This record gives sequence, structure tokens and C-alpha cells, in this order.
Amino acid sequence: MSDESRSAFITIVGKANVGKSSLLNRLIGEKIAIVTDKPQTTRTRITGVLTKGETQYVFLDTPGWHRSRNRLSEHMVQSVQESMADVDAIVMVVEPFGAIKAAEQELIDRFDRSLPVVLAINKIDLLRDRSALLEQIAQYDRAYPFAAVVPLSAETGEGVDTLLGELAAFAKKSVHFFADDTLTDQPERVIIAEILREKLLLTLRDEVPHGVAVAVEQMKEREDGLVTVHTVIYCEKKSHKGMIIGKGGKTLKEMATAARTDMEHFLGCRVHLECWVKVKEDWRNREGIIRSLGLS
Ligand SMILES: Nc1nc2c(ncn2[C@@H]2O[C@H](COP(=O)(O)OP(=O)(O)OP(=O)(O)O)[C@@H](O)[C@H]2O)c(=O)[nH]1
Ligand SMILES: [Mg+2]
Repeated sequence: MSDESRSAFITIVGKANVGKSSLLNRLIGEKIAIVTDKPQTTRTRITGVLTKGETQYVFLDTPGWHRSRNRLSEHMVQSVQESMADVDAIVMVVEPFGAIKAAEQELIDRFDRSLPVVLAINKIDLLRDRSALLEQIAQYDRAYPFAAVVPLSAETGEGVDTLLGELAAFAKKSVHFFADDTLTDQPERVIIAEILREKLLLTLRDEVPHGVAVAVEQMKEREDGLVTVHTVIYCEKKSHKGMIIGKGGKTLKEMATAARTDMEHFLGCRVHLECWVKVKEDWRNREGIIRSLGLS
């Protein structure tokens, strides 16, 4: 370890849909966490690693803070809580408009006051009038003594370097915990499953997308370099299965094609993707299934 070697563990928290995963992807410069316009997209803690010179940042992207509704969401909320325990700093992501939401206040109430919390006001690209930020900053300032406030856009990248600059102050002298070219600790299989789940979330509607889970049952590379991926999509009801498959299999085919394209980009090779749909009633309340899907 060189004298200058430093590392910072930073957890990214906030209510659902504010852009935590988008920010993680932007920070590390690669899409490792799926992003959709549906709340509760992220279900588990996702680690992203960025090594810049002597400093290694280890970011934890977490599920959106919300009131738990079932066993799965209890695990999700618990993983946020745990992510705030052993870190050097917290980044709280919020939107640039509107009052502080109940879920945000609840989160603020749980901050350990001995840890620095940086407020990231995301999505500023959506603001026509930037002076609106002043009121937003004042509002959050009244709610908590944030170590810094950084307006930014995960979408355009504006302000993200400023955030990194603020976070550098919280890095501690230490060895790097990951190889310097590491981007994530997520296994390939998990990212492959998430890519397909992203397409399901983007396409399906109402309560269907929240009740789906994806498992990669098999991943094999053939001699000619093609990778075959066998997946199972779990859903909660027979009627949901019908909606996932669609008329003549059209919906599933479209989602699978979009997923395959992203998988090929991610793996850097051709992919043959097979998807099976199975019903597991009320799986989000069944501990054994939650565990077998790696969600607890
Ligand atoms: N315009 C704009 N949209 C953004 C920005 N960051 C994220 N979004 C959009 O906001 C939505 C939610 O983004 P995510 O990154 O999935 O949000 P999240 O906080 O991880 O959501 P959960 O995992 O559900 O808690 C997506 O539609 C993103 O494209 C931004 O800086 N500008
Ligand atoms: Mg997310």
C-alpha cells in the first residue's frame, strides 16, 4: 500500500425513483444497475467501484426507502438501514422540486449524526428556472445539517465531478479493497438477470412488474463463443403469466430481444436467450423463495 492509498465507502440512499442507480452508473461510468421509471426498481444493495488515482470509492446503491408492504420490501428497507452502518459517508439523493416527502423525512430521522451526509439534488436538467434550487436547498438545510449540497444531473453528468470532489474529503488512509479495474462485485449472472428484469419493468404495467423476479438457471459458452442463457421469469398469478407472454408470445419476444441486445453489449459476445415463465403465488411473502432468488 502506498502512503497515499485511500478508500471511501459511500452509501447512496433516497426515496424510490429519484435516480440513485442512475447516479451510481454515472459515477463509475458503466451501466451496472438497472434504471426504470417505476419505483422500487432496485431490490438489493449493489456495489459500484471507482478508482481514481490513489483513492478508491466504493459506492452502495440501495433500494428506494419506502414503507414495507411485504416480506420482500422488509428485506429491501433493511438493506438500506444496514448500508448506512459501516460507511464513511452517505449520499442522499432527492429531486429538485416539491416538498420533503414522508419517506425522506423518515430516512433523515435515521441518519447517524456522526456520519457526514451529502445531499445530491438530482435531475437539475429538468429545471427550467435554476433559481428554484435555492428554495430547495434552504428547505433541506432546515431539515438536516448536510455536510455539503450538490445540485447535479445523473442524466447529463453535470455536477457529478463536484460531488466526487466533496466525497474525496471523506476517504480514509487504507488499502484498496478491490482491484483497481473492478467496477462491481455483482456476479455476471446477477447482472444478466437484472437486464431482463429491467425490460419486464419497462414494458409491463400496473402491479405485474413489481411481482416479477428473474433467475438465470444456466449460462454456458459454446466453442464458437456464443453464450446460451436460460432464464426463468417468476410471476405471482396465472393472469400475470398471460400478460408477460402476450398474444402469440409477442410481448415476451419483444422484451427478450431487447434484453438479449443489452446482454450482448454487456458480455461482448453473441447471446442465445431462452425465457420460461412460471407462477409462484405470493412469492414476495415467501421467505424461502426470496432467499433462493438472492433477495435477502
Ligand atoms: N431527467 C432526468 N431523469 C433522471 C435523472 N436521473 C434519473 N432519471 C430518471 O429517473 C427514473 C428513476 O431512475 P433510477 O436511477 O432507476 O432511480 P432509483 O432512485 O434508483 O429508483 P429505485 O431503484 O426504484 O429506488 C428513470 O426514469 C431515470 O431515467 C436525471 O438526472 N435527469
Ligand atoms: Mg435504483
